[in-house]
Order: sequence, then C-alpha cells, then structure tokens
Amino acid sequence: MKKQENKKQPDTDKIADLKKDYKDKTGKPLTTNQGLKVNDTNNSLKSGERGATLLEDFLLREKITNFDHERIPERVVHARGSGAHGHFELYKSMDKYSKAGLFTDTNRKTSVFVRFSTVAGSKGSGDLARDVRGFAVKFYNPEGTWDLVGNNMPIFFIQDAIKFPDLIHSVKPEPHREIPQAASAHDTFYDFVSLSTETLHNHIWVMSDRGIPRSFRMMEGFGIHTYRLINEAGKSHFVKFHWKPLLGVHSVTWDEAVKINGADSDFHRRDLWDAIDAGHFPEWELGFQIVPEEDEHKYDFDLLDPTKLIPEEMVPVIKVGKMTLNRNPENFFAETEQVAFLPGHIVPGIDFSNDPLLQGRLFSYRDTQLSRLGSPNFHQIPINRPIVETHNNERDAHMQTSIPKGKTAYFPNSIGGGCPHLSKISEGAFHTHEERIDAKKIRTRSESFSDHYSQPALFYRSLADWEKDHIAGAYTFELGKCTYPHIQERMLYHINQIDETLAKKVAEGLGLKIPKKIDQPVNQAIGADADVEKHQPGKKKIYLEKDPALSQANTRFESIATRQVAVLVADGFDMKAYKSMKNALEKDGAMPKVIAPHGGTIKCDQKMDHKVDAAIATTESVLFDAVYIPGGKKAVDALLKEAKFTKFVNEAFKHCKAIAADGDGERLLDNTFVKENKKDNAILINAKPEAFKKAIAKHRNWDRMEIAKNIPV
Ligand code: HDD
Repeated sequence: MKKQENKKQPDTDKIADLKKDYKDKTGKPLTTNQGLKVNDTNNSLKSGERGATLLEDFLLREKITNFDHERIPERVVHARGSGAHGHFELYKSMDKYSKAGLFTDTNRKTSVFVRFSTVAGSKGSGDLARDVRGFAVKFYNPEGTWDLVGNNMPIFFIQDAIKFPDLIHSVKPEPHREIPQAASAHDTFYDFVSLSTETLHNHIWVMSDRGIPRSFRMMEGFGIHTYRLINEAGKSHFVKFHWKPLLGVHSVTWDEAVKINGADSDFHRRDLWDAIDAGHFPEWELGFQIVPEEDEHKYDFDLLDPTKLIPEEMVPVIKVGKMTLNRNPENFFAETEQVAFLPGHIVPGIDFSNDPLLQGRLFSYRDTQLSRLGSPNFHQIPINRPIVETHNNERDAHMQTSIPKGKTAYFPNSIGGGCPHLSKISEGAFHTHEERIDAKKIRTRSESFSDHYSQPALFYRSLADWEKDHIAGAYTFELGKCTYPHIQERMLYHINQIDETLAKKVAEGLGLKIPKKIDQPVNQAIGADADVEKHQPGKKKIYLEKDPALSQANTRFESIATRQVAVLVADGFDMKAYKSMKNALEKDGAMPKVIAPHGGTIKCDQKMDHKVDAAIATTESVLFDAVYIPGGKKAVDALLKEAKFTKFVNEAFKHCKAIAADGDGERLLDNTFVKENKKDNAILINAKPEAFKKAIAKHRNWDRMEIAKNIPV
C-alpha cells in the first residue's frame, strides 16, 4: 500500500464524467432552484411583523418542501455502507479465458466505485456488528458497466433466491417490537438457521473473526457464485472471483467490537475515509479460480451451490490485477447512497452460471432500485451513469434527465434510419453463452446441494487455535441470546455434526446437553411434496483435511501502514524517546496519536509545546492498534493519577495488542496487568522501535490469549 499525495491523483474516466455534475458554491450567491437571488433565508413572509405566515411565501415553500422529501428508503439489506473511487489495472492479458476488455487490455485503468456495507443493520447502525460485509465493485468499462456484487465471505447462507426474504426476515429486528438492531443474536434468526442446515457454512464464517473485521481495508472479497468467463473463440470456463487485500485479513475481538460500537460507531467508515484522505490507498488483488467446463462434476460439491467454496488447495487463485481506492466521494448521498449495484450488469467475456441464488438476484437488484431510487431512470443518476453513451427505445418515466431526439422510439424503424441500430457480436454485442439444456421444468432442489456439514467442518479444521476459540465464544454468546431451549439444542446438534469439541464447549457455556438426534427432519429447505428424508444433510465428508487459505493466521503480516498507535503522555514527557519512536513508526506509515490528560497542547521535558490529538476523556483504547508510553517522571506521575490511562493499557493488553514503554513509562505498566507479564512477545520495555514495529505488524499476540481472558476490564 503506497502512501500518495491525494490531490495529485489523475482523474479516472468516471471521475471526469462525474465532474460534469459537480456543483461548487464557493463565492456564489444563494439562489432559489430557479436561479433567483435571495436576500433573506431566515425569516418567512408574514402579514405584519408578528402576523401569520403567508401562503405566498415561495421561498419558505421551496425550502421546506425540499426538506420534507429529503429521505429515500434505505436499502432493504446492506443499508449501512461506505464508498470510495479508484481504479483496476490488469497484470497480464487473461485472453485465454475471457475477451472482456478489463481482462485483456493491460494498458487500461478501469474506473471503479466500491461500496462496503454491513447487511442486517439500518443506515445509522454501528459498524462493528457481527455480520457479513458487502463488497460491491462497479467497473466502468467502455463496453458498459460490470458490477461484481460480493461479500467478505466466499459462500452464502442459502442456495435458492426464493428463500432470501425468509433469511432476511429472520435476521432483521423482530417484527412485533423492532428489536434487536444490527444483531443476529436473537430467537428468529436461530430458529431459521437451525431449521435450514444449508445456512451452517456461512453461519460459522460469521461466528469467526471474519464477522468483525478490523477495517474494510483488511477484508477479502468474493464474488461467491460460480460465474463463466468466455474467450474470443466462445469457449467458457467456470470462475470464482477473489479480492485479496494487500494489508492482509485482520479482525478485532468481540469485546472490542462491542466497545468500538459505543466509542465510535463510524469506526469503519472513518477508517476508510481517513486512510484515503491521508494518501494510504487501500489495494486488493483480483484473483480467478478457474475450472474448465469438463471438470464441472469432478468435485465432492456442486459448483452451482453458493454455500460451497472451492478450496484454494484444490484450485489455486491466479492473481490477475490490482484495485486501488484513491479518492473519497464528494457527496455521500449523491454517490454512496445513490449508487445502484446490479449483478445483472455484465460485459462480453463474462457470463452467469445457473446458480439458483444468482439467477434470482438477477431480478431482485433492478426491482429494488424502483422503490429505493424511485424510477427506472436510476441509471441516469451520475454515479450510475456508464462512461459510454447509451441509446435505446426506452422512454419517459419519472426523472428523465436526457432529451432523446427524433420521432421514433421503437425497433425496427425506417423513419429513424433504423437507429439505434443493432451490433454484431464481432462489434462488441453481448451474446449469452449457448449452454445446452435438456431438462424437465421442475420446482425442486438438486440432491447434489444436500451436503451441509462438510465445508463448515473443513473451515473449522483449517483455523488456528485462537480462531477456534473465538468461534466457540461467538456461538456461546449468540445462542445465549436465544430464549428457546429447543432451538439452542437444535443448534448444538448441528454444531456437533461439524465438530464435537466445538459443540462441547458451546454446550458448556449454554449449560445444555448436546442432543444425540433430532426427532423431526431438520432440513426444511424443501417443498411439502418432496422426499424429506432424501434431503437430510448427510454426515460430514473429509475430502481435504485443511485449507490454509481459510485461516487468518496465514494472512500477510508485513505492514504497519495506517496502524493507529496511542502515545500516552502528560506534561514533562520524554521528548527524545517520543521523537525517535514517532519517526520510526511514521517512516513505515503507522499513525502515532498523542493522548493526554487534556486537549490543546502538552509540554515535553524540553518545555516545548506538542499538539494533543485526543484528550483521554474523548477516546478509548479499542480505537487503537498499539500503545506507546515514552516516559518522563513528571509525565508518568500525572498518568498514574488518571485511572483511565491504566484502564487504557489494561484493555490494550486484554486485546492482545503490542505495548511499548521507555524509561518511566514502565511505571504505568507496573500499575496494570502487564506487570506480571513482561516476558510477553508484544510487551516491549526500553526496546528498539524496530521490535515494537514487528509486534504491531503481527496485528495481535494471540499467545497471550489465555492470560488476556482473565483480565477484568
Ligand atoms: Fe444482495 C444488496 C451482496 C444475495 C437482494 N447484496 C446487496 C449488496 C451487496 C449484496 C454487497 C449491497 C450493494 C450496495 O452496496 O449497494 N447479496 C449479496 C451477495 C449475495 C446476495 C454476495 C449472495 C451471494 N441479495 C441476495 C439475494 C437477493 C438479494 C439472494 C434477493 C433475492 N441485495 C438484494 C437487494 C439489495 C441487495 C434487495 C438491497 C439494495 C440493493 O440490492 O441494491 O436487491
């Protein structure tokens, strides 16, 4: 991740296009929407100084009417999100697989707009909910816009789009009292999950650390469905899309997530904005997992089943290019709120598969924009407008902003010279891959979709001990919030099918026994006339012992760029130690922040003033990745008088973060639980800054976990 000067970023094609709609009010007079200059926007027109307001007051009416209608419906899912602009560059031509321009032209800088989101919460909910994160990318191509609308997990909860309303109704706040907000830990969700065993794989991912990322910039992204790539010769390959963050995949702990939501519920939104603003542009590599058509049936799972991933051990990810996000939006509503992603937006060289979840999505996303953005003309909103001209015979409708010329709006026509005219495939027209189909029309689920335990078990087996421990904690917490013992037991039964040790731990936490069997069939994902027994999930299969790519223990740990380091100081702090640490951290892109007993400025031992970034009363330990105490006798005496500094260090220690202290700084550590644990790898006392930096790059010292659990903060 390179630090770059934000202002110097050249405009992408899409930014140049958006600039046509920028409105800059600097130095401009206030006018009505008709351009009339205004001399008073504070007082309405009245019948006398103390009289009633007059209906004539068009200024009042325009201002209030606009205000009354400011809100649009929030997204029915993924309501809370944050967006950024950037570009995608290809490493080398992938023409063997795809004829899409963005996968063949290495000279191209494809404009992108990305929106990250949580799923269940409303627009104003906290960023640190335990949830899936949306990862939606809009590629503005000269051949038309392609949307890759994915998540930060490689699989989905359900196998057929027709179940999506049920899934979402079960996780959203319960309908009678609209509780809980942005949380899956409640009765209806577990009722649904325990009866729909296809959900168990995505569910265990949500219970893992992937459900509480440290940053949007430190998440993987996945297209999830199997798509097709089509080359110039018309040959199709199956493909799964992956986004790999250059900063690695990192998460916070549940205790932090809960506290971050209170301390800064915009934590992820702020993190993304600030990083881009500071020139630390987040980057992801795009990867393909390619499966030749002839291998479609060679796996123990069905490629069309979106609850299954293809282990990277079986099909490696080929890195094909890099996406960089380097510009924040100008206006949240105009861009991030109004952007509309549709999995059906496709370009030649890419095509859909028959995944029944994807097929249903192809309907839902266009449909939802009609109530959210209000008109089929939503594609004319600047952020949704393609970078190429569009022409067709669709006409009129609400908020038509273009002025199509001519007499004809139909095809074929001769009056309009046959225009807009059709294009041949050789001229770039989209052509659906001609798949041979010989089948009955039937409402059912393929039996090849019935293996529901093998992949959650593979995921769990592939994790490090600390990750497994976090999962046990998450299940215990979530099921502990479920008030029906029969649902808790049904869940325990399923967890036991995934892993017996895990089930035992969760059962202990819940104070329940693991049932040996469940009386009624559990997979209710099928219709009333179906053979219920046939669709019961079979026992887990082990076709691969472990897939290292599934564990965050095997991610990248090289960089400390953008890591927030709290520097705890008071008047008289040791400037020499501070400067040397600050310079060392900043050299590698970390961001030291001065935290002091009060705001404004603070004096070092050289009597110089230093700007305070946050008074201790206004910040919390959970907002930082590491802590440094530079020392200085007088300063540490002052820090010891303020209990929140001690709490700050104890919390950082509990959350397994790197902590460094120089000189007298050690006395603050001696007032905390660090005192008994100075041999810890990520506790650095009078150590070289390099050692501290190494510990920060490791993200957390999970070896401390057992001790950390007993820290009562
Ligand atoms: Fe969806 C939004 C991702 C299944 C129906 N979805 C939405 C967004 C993301 C995803 C990232 C937010 C886009 C944005 O930032 O504006 N959804 C997924 C993934 C799925 C998935 C990765 C499975 C692999 N979704 C899915 C199904 C349906 C929907 C099966 C309906 C049948 N999704 C919607 C929606 C939303 C949406 C209701 C709400 C707002 C929007 O579309 O534009 O249409």
